[in-house]
Amino acid sequence: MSKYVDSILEKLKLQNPNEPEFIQAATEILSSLKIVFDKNPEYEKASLLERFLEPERVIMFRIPWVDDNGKPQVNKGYRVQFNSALGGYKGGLRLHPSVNLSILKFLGLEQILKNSLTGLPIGGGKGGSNFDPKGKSDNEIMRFCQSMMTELYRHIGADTDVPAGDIGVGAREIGFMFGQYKRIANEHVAVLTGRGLSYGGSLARKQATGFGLVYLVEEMLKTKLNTSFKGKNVVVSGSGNVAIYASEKVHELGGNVVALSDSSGYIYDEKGINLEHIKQIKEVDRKRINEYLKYVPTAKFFENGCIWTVKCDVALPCATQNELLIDGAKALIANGVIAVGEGANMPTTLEATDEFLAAKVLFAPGKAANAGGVATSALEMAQSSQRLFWSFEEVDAKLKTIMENIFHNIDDTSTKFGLENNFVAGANIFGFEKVAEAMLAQGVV
Ligand code: NDP
Ligand code: 2IT
Repeated sequence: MSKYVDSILEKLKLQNPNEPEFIQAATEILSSLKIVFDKNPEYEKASLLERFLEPERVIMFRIPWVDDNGKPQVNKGYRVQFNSALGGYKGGLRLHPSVNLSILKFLGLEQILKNSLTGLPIGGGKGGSNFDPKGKSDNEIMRFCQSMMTELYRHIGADTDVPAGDIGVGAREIGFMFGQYKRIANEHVAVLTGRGLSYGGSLARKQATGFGLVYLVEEMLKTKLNTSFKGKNVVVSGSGNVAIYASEKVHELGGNVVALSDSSGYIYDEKGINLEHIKQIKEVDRKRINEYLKYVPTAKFFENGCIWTVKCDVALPCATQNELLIDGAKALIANGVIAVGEGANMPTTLEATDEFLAAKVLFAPGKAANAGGVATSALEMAQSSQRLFWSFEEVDAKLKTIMENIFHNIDDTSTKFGLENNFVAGANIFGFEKVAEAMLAQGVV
């Protein structure tokens, strides 16, 4: 095993002592890459890992805004421009009270490899704020987004860095941010993706992460077990953008989503969750998940339970990092789960991931399984550049092909390196090799 990789990880821990999520993501990636560094001594000579693990640039700034009572408020703003070897920085903005530099560096690091896996020319970045959108009025959200963009606009650009949505950032927030960018920069360009359809957005971007997740897992089920979603019971955590459209595609393919959650608890509906009610509650009313019981009184709400104790064939964690712990993994395995697909970024802890791999549960890691969102963002940029937009069916077909290709690339890579069915390793290695090649070609920068 590569001593170089081990020594870099030790150094990383010493140099970033307060960044547990960043260290967690790096630990997983580096454990997959040892084999690559053993085979490519020129990578070590070029200090490639040291450079790969240090963001090219981190911007931190103040976001002052005025609440509805006239009181000034201040939040922290960040943009991590991690790696531009493959293209301009690309990655979402997250608005959640938990946001800090560690979380954004882990997300940025994952994004580099994810974006590489898409096969499209996009580098890796991530940003956000510790602003909590919950309970804020539309006007407060607008003032916050405008203030955030008033600083961010000078660091981003259609060929430099193109942010998009993530937790807490959907169509409403992208609209407010785009409006402010356009006003300051005086240019109507693809500086954000996930834009509304009336001002440069792409059809199917809203659905893309969830649909893409299900396309990839369907391909994995077909290739490895000669089966499909049809007739399967599925548990999906979260009830935001990714969870809703993953569930919609599962239903379309004949599966049955029986549980969904938010940070207040989870709902269980053995007849299959009615997604029209969920869309009303989450996308329109912005309410809590137990509202579902008002529409479907036979459903159950669990405030303090663990959603992973619900029996299912396929589990799709689509909420947030570290939401699927070892006990959840054990419960899923005991209940006969056959596949796990990560819609969220790093939802499964390192221990839980090892548990799934040891139990031979098919495990599709987030950087591969949720790449459909950013891939479709890149398709949005392509459409904007040519000032011509494709139909829903065209974008959806491209998305499906991209996800199927990602699955086969990570599957073939894991086999090539003697790690058959370890798609964590397959994704890390396949994603990294392209970035490494581009970094080597571009010299010491
Ligand atoms: P949304 O804001 O639309 O939804 C997030 C969901 O997760 C909500 O149900 C939320 O519940 C729940 N959640 C968030 N944080 C926590 C927490 N700390 N504890 C418990 N539940 C939580 O976000 P998205 O659906 O866009 O994102 C979900 C995941 O998918 C994230 O990991 C994101 O990084 C990843 N992702 C998103 C992509 C996209 O295109 N949007 C692309 C690729 C990955 P509540 O409302 O109660 O907070
Ligand atoms: O984690 C992710 O890939 C996203 N939040 C989507 C990023 C994007 O640029 O579309």
